[in-house]
Amino acid sequence: KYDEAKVGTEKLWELMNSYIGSDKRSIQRSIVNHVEYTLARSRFSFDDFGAYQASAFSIRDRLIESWNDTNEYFTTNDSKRVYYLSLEFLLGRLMQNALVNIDVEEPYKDALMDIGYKLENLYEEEVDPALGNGGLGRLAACFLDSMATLEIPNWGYGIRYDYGIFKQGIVDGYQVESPDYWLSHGNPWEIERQDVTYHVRFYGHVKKYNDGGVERGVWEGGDVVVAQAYDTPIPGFNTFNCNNLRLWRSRPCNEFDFKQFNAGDYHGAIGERQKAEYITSVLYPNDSSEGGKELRLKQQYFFCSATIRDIIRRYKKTHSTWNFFHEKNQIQLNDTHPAIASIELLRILIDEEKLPWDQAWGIMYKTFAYTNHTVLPEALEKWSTKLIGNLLPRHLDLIYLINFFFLEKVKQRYPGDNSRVSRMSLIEEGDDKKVRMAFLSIVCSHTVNGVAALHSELLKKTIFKDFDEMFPGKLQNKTNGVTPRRWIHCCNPGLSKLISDTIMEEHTTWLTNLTSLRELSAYSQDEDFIKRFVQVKSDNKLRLQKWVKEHTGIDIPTNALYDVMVKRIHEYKRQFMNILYVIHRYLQIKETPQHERASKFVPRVVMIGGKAAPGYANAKAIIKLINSVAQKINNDRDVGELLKVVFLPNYCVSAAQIIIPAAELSQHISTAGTEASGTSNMKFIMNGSIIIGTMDGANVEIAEEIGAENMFIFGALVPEVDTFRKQLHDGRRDYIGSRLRKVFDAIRSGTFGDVSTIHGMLYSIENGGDYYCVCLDYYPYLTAQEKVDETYRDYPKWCKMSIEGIAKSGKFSSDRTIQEYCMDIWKVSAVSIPKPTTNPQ
Ligand code: 475
Repeated sequence: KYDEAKVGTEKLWELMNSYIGSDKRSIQRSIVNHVEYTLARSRFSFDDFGAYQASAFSIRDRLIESWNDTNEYFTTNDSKRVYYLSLEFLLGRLMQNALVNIDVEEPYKDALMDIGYKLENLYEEEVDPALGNGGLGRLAACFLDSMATLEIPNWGYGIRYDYGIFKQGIVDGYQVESPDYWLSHGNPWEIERQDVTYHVRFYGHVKKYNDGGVERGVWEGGDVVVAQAYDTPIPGFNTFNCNNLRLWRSRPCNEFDFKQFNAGDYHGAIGERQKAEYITSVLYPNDSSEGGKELRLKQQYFFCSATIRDIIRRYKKTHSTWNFFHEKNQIQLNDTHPAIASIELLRILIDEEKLPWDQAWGIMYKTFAYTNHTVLPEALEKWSTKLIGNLLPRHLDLIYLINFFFLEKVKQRYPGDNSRVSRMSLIEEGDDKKVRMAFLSIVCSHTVNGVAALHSELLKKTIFKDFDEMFPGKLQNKTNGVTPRRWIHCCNPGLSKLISDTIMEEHTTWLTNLTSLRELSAYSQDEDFIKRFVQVKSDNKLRLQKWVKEHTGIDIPTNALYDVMVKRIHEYKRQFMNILYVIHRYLQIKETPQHERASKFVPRVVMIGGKAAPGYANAKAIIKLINSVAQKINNDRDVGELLKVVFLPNYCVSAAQIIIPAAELSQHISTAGTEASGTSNMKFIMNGSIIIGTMDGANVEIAEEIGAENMFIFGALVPEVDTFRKQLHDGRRDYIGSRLRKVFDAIRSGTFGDVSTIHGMLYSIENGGDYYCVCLDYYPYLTAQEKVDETYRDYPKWCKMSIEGIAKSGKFSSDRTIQEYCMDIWKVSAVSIPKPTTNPQ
């Protein structure tokens, strides 16, 4: 008789018993098949975009093989898993990354060349998926790469926005935003999961009842929407493991609209349904302030609820009790944006699983950990209790309950200390009461971490001081890192090859053991090595020169120092101070007689790029000022090639991959104590750019690693910043020196045209509003800049510094960061999936 299970499996096994081959013929056949059967285009004529799409599908097929095997293996072995919850994943393009990680870049290059396509050109056809604002979102992407590479059973969870971060255009020097509808040509990397959906409820009301002493709730009514999963395979480098990134999309829910349709309002009912889709429509473009908008909270809860249900469902497949939940699952919160996930787990455990409070609390507490990315007060999330109570009534109940128990403990521990109790309360009192999401996340997590040593220390001393006192050891540091696969090997193939040749290791070895770059130190004065190193840099500069011409129309020389500052535009990051210095330099050049200029000034191209949040007026004014200054200087024939200024439009991951390898100097000049870590600083040193920077964020640790003598460090330290701010507060106004005055005057007198949008900032800085200490650090900054010129004139010395930087950058691999999370927070170890048994290759 027909044994369905047995015959079926054997048949399937026979049909698909091996991974796709990596020989030229197999690759070509799989690409051409996709051209014909997936894209339904003619195999005899397809353009670069068609070739890109078909190649992407062909690569995805390979990823799916190991992705399926990986998940099955983890399930069979009941592996402990880590879930990384983030509202942002700034992945950047996926094609080259996938080819490199599964080690078939060369075979694909050859196979495509043979049928008339250049792989590098196909890379350029891919849209840059930009589901993130900046550092926090990009960190999440680097972490996914490292976790897959280190064979950590991990899934990322987030939102599949229809619109990523806006595209930035520059019109008359002003930023203009346009929507980034990145899905218009489809997304060959994702797998739509019709079969993975959950219902998510909003609004409604709660009925409470007493269940043998435990108060439980029943949440009913309101609106229900569907969360649908979209999966993107995340291949590790040099391993068969392939993890998953699951992003949720909101859809209308069928079961609940009969009433509306039956009421006869057909169009109205369809409109209601469309509202559901709106939830995951757009990424919020603020990287450092919270608007308190209801839709944002909806996004947060929507994806957290679906995620928690998904995790529970997976756990229940192999477990019938809750006893091992926290031992099998660790959930990391990327800032407080997904903080409501912990309350959602608690709610499900109490109201649906009917666990006693203590057990539910214990499970939640031992499962969650929280990462803080900022000390800026305006970026700390606070949700009004009115808003939460309306949208998520049961969650607000639970938050009040948690706060009650927590404050009882505080009172016990610090009897009579009422001010401490109100300082530590999860609820900020006032006319509009608010939930302090960071405090809530600390209380609901077993571990909390900052993202660089200085930042973590500041957390303990400032915003989380009370919590550090009450829970010593709970606050840890995990210094950020970046993936060297994308940030050295993919973006700088010339350097990657030079490294491999020099330390006589395959890139597959040093890219997963980045501290072996130390061996390069021995070559920092080796003539042959320096020659090749300089060649690599100048090739990269040429590539950037072309990019700049194409995107701005500006001609820049290549025989000039490439000075780069790329990051979100913010007052605390001080792009403003950078441009003030540029103006100073321009004025100085103008004052110097022609024949003396060449010996006094090193030719420079100053490039500044980054997006301003659409509602952030000062940041937008800074962009306008930069563009106006550029316009003036670039067209001043008298200055010629001695100084060029470029605003790099629409800074994004794919642009970074061209910009960073070409930089010789990069600026990381935030006010001490404001930049939590910074991560581009790490990418720049790995690519041989020297840092001019303040002792802030991870710059401090970079200096420790590579030596302060290999950087241009300047500026006030945290205590001096505090003192200066106090002086400002006490009325000090004498902080603008004559050279800075001249720069302000030049701006005001119209030297750079109409830049009136910046006048407000100038006035405020002059009148005690210099919160970010531009004036305090201005002169030390000038001195550091002079040192830059002086050093660049001694080119061998410059090269030595830059090579030392690369050699000692190993600490800043995100592999190191992830290993620390694994050991100190998640207590999780690698699970290596076995090699496929029947690979014909
Ligand atoms: C820090 N984004 C960097 C980086 O740890 C640090 C905030 C609110 C809403 C949406 N996005 C945000 C951030 O807070 C953010 O990107 N923070 C950055 O995180 C990674 O290196 O110093 O500013």
